[in-house]
Amino acid sequence: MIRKKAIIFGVTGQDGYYLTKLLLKKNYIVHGIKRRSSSVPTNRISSFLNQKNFKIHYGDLTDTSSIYNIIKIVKPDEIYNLAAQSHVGVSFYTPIFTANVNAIGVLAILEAIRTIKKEIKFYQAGTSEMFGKTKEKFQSEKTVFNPQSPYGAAKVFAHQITQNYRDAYKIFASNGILFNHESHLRGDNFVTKKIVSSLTRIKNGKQKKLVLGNLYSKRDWGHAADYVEAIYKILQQKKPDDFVIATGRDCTIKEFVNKTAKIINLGIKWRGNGLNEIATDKNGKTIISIDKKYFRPLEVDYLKGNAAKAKKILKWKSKISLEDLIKEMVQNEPK
Ligand code: NAP
Ligand code: F7E
Repeated sequence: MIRKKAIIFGVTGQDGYYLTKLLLKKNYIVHGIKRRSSSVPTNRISSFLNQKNFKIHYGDLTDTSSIYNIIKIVKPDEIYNLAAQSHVGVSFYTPIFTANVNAIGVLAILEAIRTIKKEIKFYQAGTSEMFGKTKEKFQSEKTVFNPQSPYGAAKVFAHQITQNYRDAYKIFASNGILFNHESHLRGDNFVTKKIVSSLTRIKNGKQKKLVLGNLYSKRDWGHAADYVEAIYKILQQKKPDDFVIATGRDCTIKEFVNKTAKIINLGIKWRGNGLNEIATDKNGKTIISIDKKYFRPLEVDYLKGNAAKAKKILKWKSKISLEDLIKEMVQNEPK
């Protein structure tokens, strides 16, 4: 049997880990791309490094020649582009770098596919941040994009150029529009991981305080292990297409804090408002406060996805509850 070959850009990230695990299980040969600066062997992909079906190449989405060369050498069946400067807040500080990686880097992959082997199937990691400020209660594939950050704007370019290459050159190029998805492998500076790690450390007497930004934005949080299954299914369809991947439930940051505190059995009480809002422990000590440095110049207040199309066509739905996601994150925190 001929084995399928896949290239994963962004293999060292959270989704890179879960997708590699899935593809290796499905007997793929996986070629992962890491940067010179990637922390490899990292705790995320170190378990794959000695597997014969997993190969690592140096590359960078800001270096078009590296993308071209890797695709030319490997000539894969599928390319999954998970690589990005993925932090929305940071994108306000590094907007040009963010656009180079998240927008122009995607175009460079598509151009390489067009010139080297048009039969390669391509997946682009799009995001609910493309919806940005929206009036729609549930966002679907039909919702108009209105991004509120350099990150979101660059991802809109990537989404649309992927559609252009699909239409103009008949390349099998598909977009996922994924809502927030987390796991114990989430980067430390995303809010869920920050909350779970900090509250666990506070409970264990290893940290005094958790400092947050906007407590009232709402997000639709799923588990990354569930979401990479959808990513894989998107490339196994007969036709290229775009799909919203979401749970359909929403939760504020404050509610996420409360759920986490309950799971780790840390009693907290909120008082005050605005920048003066705090949470205290059972002894009245302040353990959570707010700092405006964690607020963004523009905020996306509300995201909740409608994944009906994915349910119908991909036969996909989110399986892991928010409580189970938080429990998995808590269980994997250092004791
Ligand atoms: P992540 O953990 O931050 O991983 C990002 C990956 O991109 C890392 O492997 C990183 O490599 C790589 N990367 C960054 N800059 C690069 C460059 N210049 N050249 C090559 N690789 C580069 O992100 P994730 O949560 O797994 O998300 C995966 C993708 O889905 C991203 O595109 C993200 O924007 C998108 N997305 C994520 C979510 C979510 O909630 N997680 C939702 C929607 C869309 P290093 O190790 O070298 O830094
Ligand atoms: O922020 C608020 C913050 O950075 C969530 C990325 O994977 O999902 C992610 O982007 C919310 C925002 O994720 C802090 O203002 C409050 O409203 O965890 P986050 P994100 O911006 O939603 C999308 C779908 C992606 O595509 C991205 O790649 O939480 N918030 N206090 C905070 N956020 C952070 N990071 N840190 C705080 O202290």
